[in-house]
Amino acid sequence: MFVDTATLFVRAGSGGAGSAHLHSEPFKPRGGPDGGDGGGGGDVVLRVDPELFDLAWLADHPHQRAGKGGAGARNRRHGADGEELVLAVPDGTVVRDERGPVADLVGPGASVVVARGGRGGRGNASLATPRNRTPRTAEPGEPGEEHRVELELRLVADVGLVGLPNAGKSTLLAAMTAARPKIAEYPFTTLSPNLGVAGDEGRFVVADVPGLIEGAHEGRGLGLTFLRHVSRCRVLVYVVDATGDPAADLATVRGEVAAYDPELAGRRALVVATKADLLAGPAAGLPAGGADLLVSGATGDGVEALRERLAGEVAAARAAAPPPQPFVVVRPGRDPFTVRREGERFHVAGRGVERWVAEADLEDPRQVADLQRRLVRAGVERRLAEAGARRGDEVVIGTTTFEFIPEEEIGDGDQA
Ligand SMILES: Nc1nc2c(ncn2[C@@H]2O[C@H](COP(=O)(O)OP(=O)(O)OP(=O)(O)O)[C@@H](O)[C@H]2O)c(=O)[nH]1
Ligand SMILES: [Mg+2]
Repeated sequence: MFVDTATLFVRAGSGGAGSAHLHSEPFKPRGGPDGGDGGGGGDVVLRVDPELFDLAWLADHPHQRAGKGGAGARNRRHGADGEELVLAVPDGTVVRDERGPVADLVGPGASVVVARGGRGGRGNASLATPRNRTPRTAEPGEPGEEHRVELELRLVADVGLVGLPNAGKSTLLAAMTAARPKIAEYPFTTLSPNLGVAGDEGRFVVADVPGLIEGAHEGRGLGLTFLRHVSRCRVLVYVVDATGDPAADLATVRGEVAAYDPELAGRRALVVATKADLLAGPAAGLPAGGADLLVSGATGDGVEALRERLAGEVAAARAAAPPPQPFVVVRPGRDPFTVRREGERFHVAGRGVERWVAEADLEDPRQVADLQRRLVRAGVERRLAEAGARRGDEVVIGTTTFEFIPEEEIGDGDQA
């Protein structure tokens, strides 16, 4: 079964714990802290593998996690970094998570990190400061990110064949390319998209999707969901059966495409009437019902002309717009600190801010002023104000409690 959507629950590795080891040797006085840092947790990465054509494997294996970082150890030994987990996705996979779009992975090797590993905790050797030369504790590792990731495949093809069921789309794909899709005399033979490569020079990729019927936009037949696989196509080919009522069929199909996406309805397009071999004598060779070309997928009549015409259209469309590029939404790193209100008190937690406070000598007014400037620059003051902190409220950072005095008032305070 062709699967073109999947939901994943990804979890990156957590960072390893720092070590709180104190150096010791037999018959020697106890030495200083020598606990090493924990290793970083592994990321979860999605990467395009051109050999892959759908999301079936991932849909069946939705829970994916990367490796944990190893713990730090005595002698300042660093923990091992957790193993990165690389998941293969087909070309054209669109990635979203709870926060919105994440990436559009087009082209072999395009990749994105969907969950970042946690940083390793610092060991007591790294935590030693002039104020605390022998810390007896170390940091735990940071947890890895966890996300719910929605994947949606949008095939990357240059030309998309759309038409009513049984119009002859798959037959045309088989005539133009080496693809061998299933062909049969009943409607809805094609249940999932097929891709083929046409032409030697000026190669282009053709996608054949399941047929549309009137009311597809209301979910009739197989509905419109397969149209997303032609949404990237530079050129659409409306395929109509020349032996039926090509003008009426064309109107139906165009109407459904427009209901799906007006932009797609305005895409560069050709109308091709097929099954020309079935037309009685004189009509053969004449475009039927407003078609640009009359061909026969069965005998191959007109197929070479169609291929040349399409090569030209694709080349023109490529010249007008650059090929699709992968995009990856760059998100800022995780918030360096959090602000939490507890009654009249505000707690600021975060590795960086806690370290600045721990390392500053609060007896030294210059260092206090420096610390304050750093906190303001990092946005701590603004976030406290947003959280409702007012002058005089207590703010706890690490093990130290401060009084909240917004910066504009500090100058006055100094002079007073
Ligand atoms: N004589 C003749 N028969 C054709 C031609 N093209 C398609 N057919 C026949 O029409 C029927 C439908 O062809 P398909 O290519 O499966 O049509 P389709 O548009 O892919 O149909 P769905 O996948 O069901 O949407 C088959 O029996 C084909 O053999 C043609 O040019 N000439
Ligand atoms: Mg078909």
